[in-house]
Amino acid sequence: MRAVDLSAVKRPGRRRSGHDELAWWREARFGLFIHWGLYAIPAGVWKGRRAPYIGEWLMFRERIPVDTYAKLARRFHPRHWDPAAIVRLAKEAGTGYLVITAKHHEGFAMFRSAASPYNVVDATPWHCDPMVGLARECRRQGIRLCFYYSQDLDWHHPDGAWNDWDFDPAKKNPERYFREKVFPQLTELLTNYGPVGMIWFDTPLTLSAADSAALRRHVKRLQPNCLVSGRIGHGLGDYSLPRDNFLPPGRLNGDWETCATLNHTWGFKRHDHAWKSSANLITTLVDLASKGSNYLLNIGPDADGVVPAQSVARLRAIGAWLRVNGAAIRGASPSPFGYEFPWGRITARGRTLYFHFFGPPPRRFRLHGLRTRVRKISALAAPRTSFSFRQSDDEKTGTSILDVDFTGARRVKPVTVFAVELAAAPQVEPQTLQQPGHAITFIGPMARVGTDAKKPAMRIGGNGLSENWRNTDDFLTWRFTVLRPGTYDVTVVTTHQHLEPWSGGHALRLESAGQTLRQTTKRDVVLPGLRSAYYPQVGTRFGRLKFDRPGRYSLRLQAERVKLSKKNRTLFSDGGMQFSEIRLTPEH
Ligand code: JFZ
Repeated sequence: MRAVDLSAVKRPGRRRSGHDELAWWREARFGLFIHWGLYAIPAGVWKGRRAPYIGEWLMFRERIPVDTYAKLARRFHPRHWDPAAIVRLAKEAGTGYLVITAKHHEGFAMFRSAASPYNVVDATPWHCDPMVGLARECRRQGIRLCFYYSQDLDWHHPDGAWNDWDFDPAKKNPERYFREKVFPQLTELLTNYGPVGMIWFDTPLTLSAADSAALRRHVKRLQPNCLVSGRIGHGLGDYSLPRDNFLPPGRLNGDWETCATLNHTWGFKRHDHAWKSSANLITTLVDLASKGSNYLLNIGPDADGVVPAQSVARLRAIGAWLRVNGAAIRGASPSPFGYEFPWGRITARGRTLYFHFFGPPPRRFRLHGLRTRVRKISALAAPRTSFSFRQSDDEKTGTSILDVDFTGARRVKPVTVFAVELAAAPQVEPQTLQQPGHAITFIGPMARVGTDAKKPAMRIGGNGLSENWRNTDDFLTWRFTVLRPGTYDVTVVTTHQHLEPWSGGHALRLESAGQTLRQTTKRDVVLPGLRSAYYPQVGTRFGRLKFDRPGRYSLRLQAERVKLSKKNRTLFSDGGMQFSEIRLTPEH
């Protein structure tokens, strides 16, 4: 079985019945995720010991019997839960929608449910349905209310997936689970709380395509405009989701959303203090917007309903930055360039490009490949500013060059944004192109997949990484332009599959400009930067390539041996090589 990208829709960006249900979601670009359930009570500590892994998976990791775990409900009485404050925080952060866990894998319904007594009204001394107040506040404050629902993993119900410590897997009846719990609860969520923006389904590990299709029909029958996330399974979502905390190597096709944590857990853990900086979070928001992805950023309220102060501070910092620079994010389109820049990112809106600088804007700035005439360049934070610029063509390759003088520009931390107004919609060099600073980056989405066999088995997944690269027939090729001749260090970057450690040992052959380099992937360097935080970008040094003159070239990468993982392939991992990118940097 080939590992599937669990969450990539097969029809990216497909419109249904002419009405674009995704319009509000694309406009928002940024959402607030809320993981709140019984797991907030133990908060990552069980039997006096700090439990590893994400907080909401405690019952699974500690194999806590249902009878023991269910007793937590008797202690759930969140005195400080304040839906108005939660929704106000979502607005202050600049989000346009919020997704709250209505039922996570623990099986506990955080809403009134006639379908299961294991719910927040009937099973706790609080006897309150938090979704009523939340729905009211979302309507009042203008935030889309969405529900996360775990439609497959349920460690409480005897027929739910993945509790094999209380229940015999051979005796599970998934159809009964769907009939008794999932469909009735979805009906409750889509009937009792007014308009719902989305059902954020999750982790469809045992569902059939028919199951996913039935779920989709059920949602759309109750609320036709309610979106479903890519994790409904079998490509039947309205948009795609990569792995958690995942940043793609370049612009993605279709509609994507990366969900991410503020520390390292979704559900509250009292000992997880690994808070990301506001600068990191804002830079990540920009990175994802530049690649066409939404950012769904999580908070985990504690058992009293209190949002950790560190979470509040960070969300407010993002909101403050968005109040000045939101035009470059909300409703913005991805960069017309398919790849990242070492200095920052680009987003677009109509005839305006937004240049996002992650560091101090340079006085002298140059960009290769923008073919459209520029009319004006100003600071987004100071629209009356104007910066001089000049456009020309490189005489050897014809590449368009934009030079800008940012003298006097004021830095806005952590990201300074400039509006570049164009005379028409942006047109850029479509191929891989050497940028000033002279590095050249080759990413999967800009490659052509080829093969020496009848048809390739490997492909570039929707998330921009290779999938199913397990043979020596398939290869990737790029056409690219070199403006500055010279010798370049070559680094091939691979990363690990989800929930798998990185593995090297793949013998690769790289050919370009009449030269051939061979190397076996190994951990020579881990590239710094956002993407390495959760999925280390492991670089193997391949040697050098020499380009004698400016011009157009091609590059080909093929395996001569793929070291297949000994473990069986899983739903998350195809056991092959996970290619990320190739980098050419001027030799030191
Ligand atoms: C799932 C949950 O298991 C987790 O507790 C949390 O709610 C997260 C947002 O979603 O975790 C996943 C699900 C799918 C993938 C990775 C993590 N995936 O497809 O790689």
